[in-house]
Amino acid sequence: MTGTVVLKLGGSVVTEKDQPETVAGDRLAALARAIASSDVSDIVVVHGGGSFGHPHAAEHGVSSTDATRDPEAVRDIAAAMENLNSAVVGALADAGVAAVPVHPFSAGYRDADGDLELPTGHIAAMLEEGFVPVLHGDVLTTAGDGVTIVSGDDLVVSVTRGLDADRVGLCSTVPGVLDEDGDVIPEITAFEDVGGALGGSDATDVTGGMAAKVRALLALGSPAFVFGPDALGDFFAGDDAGTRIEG
Ligand code: IP8
Repeated sequence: MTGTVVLKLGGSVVTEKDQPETVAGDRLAALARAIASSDVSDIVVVHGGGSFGHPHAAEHGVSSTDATRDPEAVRDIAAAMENLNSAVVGALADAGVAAVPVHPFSAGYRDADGDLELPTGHIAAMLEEGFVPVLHGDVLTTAGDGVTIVSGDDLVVSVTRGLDADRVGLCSTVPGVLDEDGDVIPEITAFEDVGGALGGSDATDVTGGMAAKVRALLALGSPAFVFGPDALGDFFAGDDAGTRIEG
């Protein structure tokens, strides 16, 4: 498939979310193999914080809305995310993917209106040169406030718009967005249709869980899919996977 795909690997997929700083090695290796065998020409990977970023952010009282000016807190959260990013890039490299790390703290900021400013020219250039950029939820300088957290989902929105990507995938531990009965909702076109069914996240999550993801994806111009790790192949093949979200 030609075109540009932005794929988020959820923090609870790439880490054991209830074990501090533990990579989900087997799951990550299987995902890396699926990415390596896809025939999509341009792939940007974004991963979440899982049991690396979130516990450190919570410990320092930092979230997407609660800021810090403590440089030690910033270094601590950034280092945890760099460690996880190295593990994700390493697993992709082992599978033969031309993965390279991109640290959003070094590339962007939130402006005084709270808007995420993330240039994507360098990401487009990496794709052009045959690389697979791997970004991650991170700390982010926030004008007038210090530093807050930027979620992988917000990065997905920014990168998708900046690159005018064709398709967005959120690979999560659940097989899609679930309704009150635990069944996958096949399609979401407006938040009001499903708002009541979306609970919070079960482990420490400083950036908002499934409801925030759906809101962010509805605001995109491109079709987005939320699916479980088993459906990654379908997603890359251009088939419907899990829940299709398009506002
Ligand atoms: O798991 C959050 O990213 P997310 C990253 O995509 C940190 O919400 C640093 C907690």
